[in-house]
Amino acid sequence: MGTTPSAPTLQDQCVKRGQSIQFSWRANTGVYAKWMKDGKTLVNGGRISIYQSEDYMDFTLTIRDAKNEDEGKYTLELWNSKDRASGSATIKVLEYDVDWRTVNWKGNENIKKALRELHPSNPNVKHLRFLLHGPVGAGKSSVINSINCAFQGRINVNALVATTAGKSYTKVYKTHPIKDKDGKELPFVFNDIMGQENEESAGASTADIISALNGHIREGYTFNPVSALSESDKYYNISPSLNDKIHCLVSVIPADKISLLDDTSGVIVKMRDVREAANDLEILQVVFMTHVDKCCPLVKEDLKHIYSSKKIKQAMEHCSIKLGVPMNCIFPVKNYSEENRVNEEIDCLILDGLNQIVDFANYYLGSI
Ligand SMILES: Nc1nc2c(ncn2[C@@H]2O[C@H](COP(=O)(O)OP(=O)(O)OP(=O)(O)O)[C@@H](O)[C@H]2O)c(=O)[nH]1
Ligand SMILES: [Mg+2]
Repeated sequence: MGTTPSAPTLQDQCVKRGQSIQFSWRANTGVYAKWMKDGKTLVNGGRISIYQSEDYMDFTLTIRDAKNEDEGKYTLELWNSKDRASGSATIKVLEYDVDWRTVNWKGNENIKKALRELHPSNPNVKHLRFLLHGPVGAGKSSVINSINCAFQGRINVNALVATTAGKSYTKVYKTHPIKDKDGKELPFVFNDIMGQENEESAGASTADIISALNGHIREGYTFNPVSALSESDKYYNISPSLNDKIHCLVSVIPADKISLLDDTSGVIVKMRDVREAANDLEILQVVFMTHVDKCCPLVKEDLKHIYSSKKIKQAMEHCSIKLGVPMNCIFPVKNYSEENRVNEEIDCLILDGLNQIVDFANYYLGSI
């Protein structure tokens, strides 16, 4: 035991409940060792096994059947007559022990039936109208496509959706009906717009989005990031009816990017400005949080982990704080992107969110 021990390097780990956690280290010299969790010494027994080789150089800590209580900072402390050294790493458990929101994974047909039979609560309105806004590439157009896929029971050739990242793929203001399997239109429509960008003179302008909320933009208008639609333009509808106005604003945010968008970023500021305008107009606001499969490996593996995943809840909390939308108005969804067949779980999250926003919008219409 004559050499100074070098500091152990341990890797941070994210584990699923029930998995085994293991840290190993081979020292450069014979040393004494102890393992600690959050400053407390660990001992052999129960789910914990501590191994040390006869030459005092190999050390392994194993914890079987990971539980939430195993989260924390683990340290391996080494010492000999020459010196001491230590190294640490953290363990994160990816899931809660119980789902914090419930979903009826077998409820798709009932939701579709209820939505087919829905009547707007105001006789002057033919369709409930939703406006989608959010950053470029967030998945706005994909939300419309996914809802259509869920009703039609097949994947559509997706002309609406971007195939390359960068500038907004959607440039023209358009109303998209949702069609049932037999081609019949459902009683709600989605207005898709150009994505928002951080730079002042790029992406859909806040003024244009507010005009859309008020029903002032006609079909076919091409967004111009540097000049908002003016009243004299042929695409400006001076006297919109209640049917032309937006009944619910849907912010679309990618779950895997929300933590990167800081409070002062152009997109967040623009989205908050639109939200404030919607508030003044008493238009309801909800969030569809997309790309959940890119945010959490557990969810990528199985969408049914959506409400036990800590990463998803954290991303939803970020959305809530950054956009000022309460948690119960945020719906995590996975859009159809690479799939070539419809999938019950993808449909389920989309339909669950749709059902609730249709309910909100219809209640709003009944109250004005
Ligand atoms: N993995 C995954 N990919 C998604 C999801 N939603 C959208 N995408 C992909 O993200 C890319 C952008 O999607 P779009 O729907 O075009 O996004 P957008 O918000 O309409 O974008 P712009 O019109 O350009 O502003 C496409 O390649 C989609 O297939 C999702 O939930 N998961
Ligand atoms: Mg688009």
